[in-house]
Amino acid sequence: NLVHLYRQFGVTCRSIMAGLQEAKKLAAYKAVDDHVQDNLIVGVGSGSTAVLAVERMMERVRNEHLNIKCIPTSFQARQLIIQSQLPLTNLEINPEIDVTIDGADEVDENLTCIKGGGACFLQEKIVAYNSKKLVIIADYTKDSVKLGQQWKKGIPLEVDPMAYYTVKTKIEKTMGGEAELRIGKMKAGPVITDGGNFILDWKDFNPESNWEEVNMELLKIPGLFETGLFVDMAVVAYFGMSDGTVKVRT
Ligand code: ABF
Repeated sequence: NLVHLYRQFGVTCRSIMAGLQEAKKLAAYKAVDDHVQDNLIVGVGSGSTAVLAVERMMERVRNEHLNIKCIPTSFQARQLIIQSQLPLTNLEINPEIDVTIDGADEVDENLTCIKGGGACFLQEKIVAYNSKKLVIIADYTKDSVKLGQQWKKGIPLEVDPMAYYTVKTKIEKTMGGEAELRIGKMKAGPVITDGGNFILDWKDFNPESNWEEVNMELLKIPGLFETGLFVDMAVVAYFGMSDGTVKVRT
């Protein structure tokens, strides 16, 4: 009957979510164990998978007395570093980051990532760019061949609020697809980034695009500050799989 079906559906959803959480944890823990050593400057990502990486770093600092300093990729990541009592630093004091561990919304066969579902990609890209290596951590739902296969919310673009409409129309006219202004979950208006900007999510892009060229094309548009396309930045990606293993792609 309907009640039983509804209950069964709920159980299935919860077990899938529990599986995803466990998959994220496997990827995060293995990435931290493989790449975070003593006396390193570590970029700390944003999002739920990065939270698990911080959890593992905390454990290892406590058990192994690791001496690391952390640089945040968002206000949220900064709060997490402070709450985790991990040493906090910044790019003025430590402009060379040894390793950044961060999540992603989707990773293609060439390790090109869509990032920014969480609206933090401007700082994430600054920190990733200034890192000797970017380690991506994610569950198996982010592991793709072509961008857009699994992530359907588009490529995030950080834009100046006064220019969001001109940037939107320029992209739709010259590059196709639809660039949608990101509205908050409470429908109270546009999402505002840590930098005080708006976000356009560019959907229905051509999955066969040359992402290096697309990224350069987008960044030419005045008022568009940064894209959620991370091209040739990640050196390795760790995917937690549903069978309890971790798939590592380089
Ligand atoms: C950050 O966290 C963002 O670049 C990305 O959109 C998001 C992924 O979140 P989660 O790890 O919760 O899937 O990396």
